[in-house]
Amino acid sequence: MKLLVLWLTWVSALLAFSLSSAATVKHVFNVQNKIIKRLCNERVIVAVNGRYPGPRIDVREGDTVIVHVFNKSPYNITIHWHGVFQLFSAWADGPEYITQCPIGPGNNYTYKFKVTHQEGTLWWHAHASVLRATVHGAFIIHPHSGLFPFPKPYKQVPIILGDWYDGNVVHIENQAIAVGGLKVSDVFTINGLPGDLFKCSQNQTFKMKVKQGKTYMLRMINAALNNNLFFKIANHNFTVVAVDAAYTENYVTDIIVIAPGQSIDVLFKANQPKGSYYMAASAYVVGQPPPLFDNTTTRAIVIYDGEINNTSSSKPMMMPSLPLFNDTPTAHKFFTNITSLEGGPHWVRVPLEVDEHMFITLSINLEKCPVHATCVAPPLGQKFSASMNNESFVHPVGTGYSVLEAFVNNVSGVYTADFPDNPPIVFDYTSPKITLDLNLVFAPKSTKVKKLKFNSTVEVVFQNTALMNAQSHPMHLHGFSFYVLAQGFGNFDSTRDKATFNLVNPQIRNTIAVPSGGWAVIRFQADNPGVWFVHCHVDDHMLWGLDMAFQVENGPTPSTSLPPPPADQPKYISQSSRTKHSGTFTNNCLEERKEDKVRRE
Ligand SMILES: *[C@@H]1O[C@H](CO)[C@@H](O)[C@H](O)[C@H]1NC(C)=O
Ligand SMILES: *[C@@H]1O[C@H](CO)[C@@H](O)[C@H](O)[C@H]1NC(C)=O
Ligand SMILES: *[C@@H]1O[C@H](CO)[C@@H](O)[C@H](O)[C@H]1NC(C)=O
Ligand SMILES: *[C@@H]1O[C@H](CO)[C@@H](O)[C@H](O)[C@H]1NC(C)=O
Ligand SMILES: *[C@@H]1O[C@H](CO)[C@@H](O)[C@H](O)[C@H]1NC(C)=O
Ligand SMILES: *[C@@H]1O[C@H](CO)[C@@H](O)[C@H](O)[C@H]1NC(C)=O
Ligand SMILES: *[C@@H]1O[C@H](CO)[C@@H](O)[C@H](O)[C@H]1NC(C)=O
Ligand SMILES: *[C@@H]1O[C@H](CO)[C@@H](O)[C@H](O)[C@H]1NC(C)=O
Ligand SMILES: *[C@@H]1O[C@H](CO)[C@@H](O)[C@H](O)[C@H]1NC(C)=O
Ligand SMILES: *[C@@H]1O[C@H](CO)[C@@H](O)[C@H](O)[C@H]1NC(C)=O
Ligand SMILES: *[C@@H]1O[C@H](CO)[C@@H](O)[C@H](O)[C@H]1NC(C)=O
Ligand SMILES: [Cu+2]
Repeated sequence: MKLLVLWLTWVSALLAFSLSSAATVKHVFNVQNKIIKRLCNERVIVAVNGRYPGPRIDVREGDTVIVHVFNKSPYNITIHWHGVFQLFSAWADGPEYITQCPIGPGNNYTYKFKVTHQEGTLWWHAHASVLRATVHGAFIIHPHSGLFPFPKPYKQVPIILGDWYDGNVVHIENQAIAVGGLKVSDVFTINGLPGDLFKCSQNQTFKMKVKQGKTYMLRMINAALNNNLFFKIANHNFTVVAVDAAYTENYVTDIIVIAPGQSIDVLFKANQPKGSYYMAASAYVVGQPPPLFDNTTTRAIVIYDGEINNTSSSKPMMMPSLPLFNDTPTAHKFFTNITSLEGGPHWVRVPLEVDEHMFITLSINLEKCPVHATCVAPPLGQKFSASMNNESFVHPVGTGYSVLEAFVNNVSGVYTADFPDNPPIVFDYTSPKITLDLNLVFAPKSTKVKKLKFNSTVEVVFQNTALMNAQSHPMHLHGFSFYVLAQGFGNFDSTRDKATFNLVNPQIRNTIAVPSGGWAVIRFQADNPGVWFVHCHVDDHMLWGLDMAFQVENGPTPSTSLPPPPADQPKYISQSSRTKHSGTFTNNCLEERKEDKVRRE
């Protein structure tokens, strides 16, 4: 009898566990202007729930996430769940005019999606204008079982690296756009704080308390708009255990290199004599010549237990020595040495058969300065532009539709599905001789996507070019993670470089920093119908047009098809003046739609 009772208790405990095991995690995001003080100045930022960085979201793999976003800011906004696969939920992905029209001021929208087949550190950020500068936060997917493929760390601490613009970032961006130039940040931040090297910032320094002998996991995110960053902690090593929410083989290093959009989970052991140690980050910049950049160093403090207010402690705080801003060998070693954890949680072997081969050039370009305007992009007083395969992407603003709505509803005139598989002109892509070749540097503007059959395997060679400036572009793919098969410098040579493909345990990422003056090869399985944005995660480059999208068709069954847009979204009845087939749409892409909706409700 006793045994039975025990057994029943055990079973009900198990039941309780399994019932609670797929939870629904709900959040309310109030997006609103807020005044905060940085570098002695009060500045207006847009923030979620009054917080910068924004609130952290914690889920377990398998959970459903519901986020009610209320836009109380003066700007259009959307939220993107960076790196979340959005399996069969493309409507919740978020990039403005790609999967939805923006949420206008005063409007609201509910993002609902399930988080499956992945765990680790990701993040969320605004995907409209430059608002992600301050509208971002950590999105942490805990293992469903509670178990990591390594001993559980004593504590897990998000470290969000960012860049700060001393002004209203939207105004700064609008000014930059007006003259065709770029914006440069004033300082970097660690968890929103610049650190003690700047005026009025002595008490704006992130502090992390540690206990000697314990192991900590830093869940690191580079949320900076425009900068690759080096990161170190004085006298401590790191063990990298995951990148972009995919586990890696343990990789021991004393330096982290992180491109905009990337995330990294690292362990570090507080194994040094008691004291205080700085953690610090500074820019990794490439380009010949290097573009204007923010050369400041942000820092925070790791404080061992008992050292706070220890007046008898005479030890000076240790400062790590960061590499020179252009230390490409250090960056390349870090970026290429990491491998995925073969056979680890959610790990899937690289598909060997490829259905679609693409070769895509990534370029900075020029665009003609509008008449009567004064532009600053060197050398001709034009505007900066950027392209993929010489197509400079334009968001379909003003058409009334996002690309996904147009795709699902068969609306013409929003985009075309003829993004080229290869560059239109073959040239010596990385030769400094072509940098200012006026025959090559102007790219046409267009809104083009590449159509993919459901579950096809796609391989893309990203080839940087030296046009304008040989830069490193952190290329981000929405909706999928991809295998990074190889990376190198110069022009990709298929016969030579195929031999270096890692088909065994390549890194699995959602953002790849394509080497400056070089290339990277990625492969992914297009098993998720929808429209998936592909873009450089350097914000300036994205806004200049270094973007395209994959349009993935439905699979053969309902369970392999994209469900219709969620029923609770605002609806719109079509106007006869537009070419389209069906009339239900999911947001307000045009002012007239908004008025329309108000009139009907
Ligand atoms: C959210 O927006 C809908 C219309 O899209 C509106 O009916 C509703 O009142 C709004 N909710 C709040 C709390 O503002
Ligand atoms: C931080 O420093 C500023 C002056 O730089 C001071 O006004 C403020 O009170 C300080 N805040 C805290 C919490 O110490
Ligand atoms: C860091 O790692 C290097 C190389 O593995 C090693 O030589 C060094 O002693 C380590 N330092 C610490 C503080 O663990
Ligand atoms: C950073 O750049 C500025 C000019 O933009 C220069 O005056 C300053 O010396 C530089 N600082 C460092 C540490 O290189
Ligand atoms: C350190 O000193 C400050 C100011 O005296 C005090 O507010 C704080 O609580 C102290 N911290 C610890 C950990 O004792
Ligand atoms: C304070 O620092 C001194 C000198 O480094 C050290 O001997 C002492 O143990 C520290 N006190 C505490 C409470 O950790
Ligand atoms: C690590 O990087 C170094 C320097 O780039 C390179 O020589 C070495 O082959 C790399 N090792 C692995 C395992 O990728
Ligand atoms: C989509 O529209 C095109 C013309 O724009 C038409 O030829 C085609 O049949 C339509 N397809 C569907 C599925 O409605
Ligand atoms: C891009 O297209 C424009 C317009 O067709 C052309 O003038 C230019 O040479 C092309 N550049 C490249 C790099 O393909
Ligand atoms: C996609 O294709 C792979 C083989 O390449 C197969 O293992 C997998 O089951 C397919 N997925 C779907 C959803 O059809
Ligand atoms: C905001 O969104 C509306 C509807 O999509 C659009 O008409 C308007 O141009 C957008 N405003 C800005 C400043 O982007
Ligand atoms: Cu870029």
